[in-house]
Amino acid sequence: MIATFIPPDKLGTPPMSESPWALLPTASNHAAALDTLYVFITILCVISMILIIGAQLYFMVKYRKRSDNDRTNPITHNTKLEIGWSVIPSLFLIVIFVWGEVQFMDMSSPPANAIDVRITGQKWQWTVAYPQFPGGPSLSCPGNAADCEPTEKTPTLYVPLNEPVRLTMNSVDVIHSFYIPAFRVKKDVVPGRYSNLWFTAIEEGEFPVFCTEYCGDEHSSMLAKVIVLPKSEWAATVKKATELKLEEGETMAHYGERLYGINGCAACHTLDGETKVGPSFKGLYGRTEQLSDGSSLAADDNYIRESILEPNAKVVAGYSPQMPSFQGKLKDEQITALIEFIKAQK
Ligand code: HEC
Ligand SMILES: [Cu+2]
Repeated sequence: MIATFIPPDKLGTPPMSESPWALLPTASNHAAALDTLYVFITILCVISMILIIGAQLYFMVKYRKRSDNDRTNPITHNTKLEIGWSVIPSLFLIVIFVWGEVQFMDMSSPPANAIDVRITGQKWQWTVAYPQFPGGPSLSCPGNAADCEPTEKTPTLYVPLNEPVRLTMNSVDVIHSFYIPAFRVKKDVVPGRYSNLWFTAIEEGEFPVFCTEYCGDEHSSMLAKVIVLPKSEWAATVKKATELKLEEGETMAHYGERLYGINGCAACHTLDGETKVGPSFKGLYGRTEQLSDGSSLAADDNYIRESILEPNAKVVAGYSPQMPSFQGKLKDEQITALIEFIKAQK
């Protein structure tokens, strides 16, 4: 099993900033306040470093051993100095703690009128869903349209400018971490519980999202993006982006191919015979599959349907049961379209 690294531009994620030397954009309400705290701590560290290293160098010279029979009186302690070097840094630590705590409390308490968005982490894809706009996952191409390039199928979080947004996040497998550097927000996304993040975007544009908790082979390509839009365009854009249906004049197999891209099947199943995490779809339909329990069967419609809904019911010999279930995520018509698409991979 060889992990394939997909460079960020192939996944359609925007660059972090215009030049590698530029500072990050401060695109959320939290960003400037956090940067100030960060700069304060950095300056404090630099001053402490200069004082400590400076004193060391000075003492090295001043109190160096001058001759073989140097008889300087040993100094045991100096109460004033010791209290001073304990109390003064402690005061600074208390300032950092209180400042950080106030900032942390603010970042942990979303305003009541925040717009709710759900984020799901799954090896190795983020899924963005809006409770107020049920539909397909939110991707960067308009309407998940049939003519979208694969690079346009980046999971995309659309947020309105100057409106608070609360993310409720969970993972269906391992620990992931949702990180938007331009907003200075990051939170672990943990299986079996929900974690929250909130922010108000204050700058229009596209910003990258990373997974920052190592979650397996293709962790580095678990990317997404945030698009900040004027409030007036937001609802219509989200509605279009989550619309997922068989388009006029589209074949079932083509719809299936879109679903294969949109649902992240491509992360584990190739179409060219190469093995990734799961078996390739090439030549799958109709072939005799060896299962891990020693039995074998012909890969027909029912077997493929079951493989999608209950992947662990029958595990292909030589593979580990790593496939997530798509129960409740795909409608019947969509499973049929996927089967038609797999059938076409001769
Ligand atoms: C995280 C990786 C992963 C993802 C994502 C994934 N699968 Fe799988 N899939 C596997 C693995 C591993 C197996 C083999 C073990 C097993 O049978 O459960 C498998 C098996 C299958 C099989 C049976 C293959 C055979 O050769 O008999 C089908 C069909 C299938 N997957 C369809 C899908 C579809 C459709 C999607 C997307 C909607 C999908 N898978 C997404 C990992 C994945
Ligand atoms: Cu991850």
